[in-house]
Amino acid sequence: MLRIWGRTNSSNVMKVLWLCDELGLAYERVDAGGPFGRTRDPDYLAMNPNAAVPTIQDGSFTLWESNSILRYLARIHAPGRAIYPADARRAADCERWMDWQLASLNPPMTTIFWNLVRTPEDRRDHAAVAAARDTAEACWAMLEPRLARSPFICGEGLTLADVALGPYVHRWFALPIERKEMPGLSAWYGRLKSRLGYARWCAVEMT
Ligand SMILES: N[C@@H](CCC(=O)N[C@@H](CS)C(=O)NCC(=O)O)C(=O)O
Repeated sequence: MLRIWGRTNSSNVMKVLWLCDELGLAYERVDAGGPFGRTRDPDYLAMNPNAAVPTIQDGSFTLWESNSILRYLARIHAPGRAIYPADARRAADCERWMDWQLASLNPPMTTIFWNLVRTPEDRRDHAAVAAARDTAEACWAMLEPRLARSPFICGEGLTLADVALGPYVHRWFALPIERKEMPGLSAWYGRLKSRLGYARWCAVEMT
């Protein structure tokens, strides 16, 4: 059976768990990372030298990097389905937002989240939060025109682009920060929340 290593309050683990629900996949999950430790144990490092979560084991195959895991699971369990389109240009459109999530959106969102959720109040870096908020807002604004004209990032249906970005839009709306009105983004967030897997794994209390 598919095994997923990772604590459920990790955004990168959330994506994988949500996708499993979307695809109806059975799996076994093992807590690792953060307070659960394990990631620096030699057997874990042999699977994932980054000492990070998530990691999956599918039979004899081991994989880390959350967005690569999403692509792998969709290829194996939903070949040709709209969630990860077969058409090269549609696939590239979807993958570009996944890459952008890791490269552009993740750094400012991490700064805001870690300061406001995982750092004691007297040790928060408010200047860093303010700068990161501006950067993150500019990122979300790039998605707004798309979401104003279509229900999901790549068009009419949910794709891996939505799955990769989903955990972060919840944080964007749940964190105690100022936010510019973005009706397309809010409507998309509402649509994601109506999906059981998203509500179960991603739209949860931030810890
Ligand atoms: N680019 C990696 C990042 C993995 C990562 O940094 N995961 C965080 C949790 S979101 C982690 O493992 N932190 C250390 C820990 O939980 O012990 C991915 O997308 O999988």
